Amino acid sequence: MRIINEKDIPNIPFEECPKGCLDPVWRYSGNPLIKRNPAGSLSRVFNSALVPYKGAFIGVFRAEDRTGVPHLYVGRSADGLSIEFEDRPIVFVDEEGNAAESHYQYDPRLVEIEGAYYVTWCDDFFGPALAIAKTTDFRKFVKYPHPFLPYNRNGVLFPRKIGGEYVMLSRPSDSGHTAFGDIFLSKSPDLIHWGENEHVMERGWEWWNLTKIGAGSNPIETDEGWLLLFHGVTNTCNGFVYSFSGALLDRERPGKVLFRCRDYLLTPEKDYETSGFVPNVCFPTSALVDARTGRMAIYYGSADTYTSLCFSYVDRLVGFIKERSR
Ligand code: BMA
Repeated sequence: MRIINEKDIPNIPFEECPKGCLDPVWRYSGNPLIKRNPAGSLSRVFNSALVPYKGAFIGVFRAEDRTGVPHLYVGRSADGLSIEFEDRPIVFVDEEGNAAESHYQYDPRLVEIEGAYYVTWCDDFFGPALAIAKTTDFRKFVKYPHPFLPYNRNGVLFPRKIGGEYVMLSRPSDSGHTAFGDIFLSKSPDLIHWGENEHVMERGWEWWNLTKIGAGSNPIETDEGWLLLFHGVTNTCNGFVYSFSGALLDRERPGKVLFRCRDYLLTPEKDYETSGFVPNVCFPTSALVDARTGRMAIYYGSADTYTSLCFSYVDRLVGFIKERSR
């Protein structure tokens, strides 16, 4: 199996699989990576995204201060483990440099396409809706017009144009704690005009993703297809439970699902996943891959309180998804 278009990240955060463990992914021994009240006025940092940057790492982090309102902060890290956050949230601007403010921003994803970095997140646009911004230096973030009408969440861009167009996964929703949801795909020549919509994946018959699903981390290209992590939600008498799994999408027609794992890869089991502001949440938003070794570091929000980390190898994960495919 070949990994395509990813970089060598010799300093990727990584731990080998514990002896005897047969699981497709394994948790970082230092979890949760970002604990409560990690810096200044920030109380909870979770559902966030990192990329390799100038030999180190940089990311866009969902952080809440004591108002409880989420905003996006830039964070820097030499090792992908210990993160320094900026004091103030990102101020997004429009093409003319005017502040393009919204009341809240959450659940960022981050990809590099042709040398620029693109953040997608859930923005307040008369309710939750997707937003996109471009940066080249992580200082100036230029916001595009909202790609879709509200309500929508979980916008994940593919890290290259496919068939000459930008491609984004999304999850149309409602204005609250949506009790439904499938993954759709849209295309754009310029990140402004979106269309050619396709339905990609519906919520599952497997009980862990019976209620809704949403695209998770940046897709990883392999010669077997795009490796996509997605979260899946079940409803219980005590509320939603968020687990995650993986699928392989066709490389040139990413609306086509080649394999979809019927088992979850990770489900809330540890205290920092089962207990917190929102109990029982494992929510993947970012995956780093070292092209040379296939090592993977997956960042996931746990219990809407912490940022956690788990690991795998791309070929091990792809093998598991294929073996346990529906
Ligand atoms: C979703 C989003 C996520 C959150 C999850 C669990 O709807 O709001 O940010 O992690 O619910 O509360």
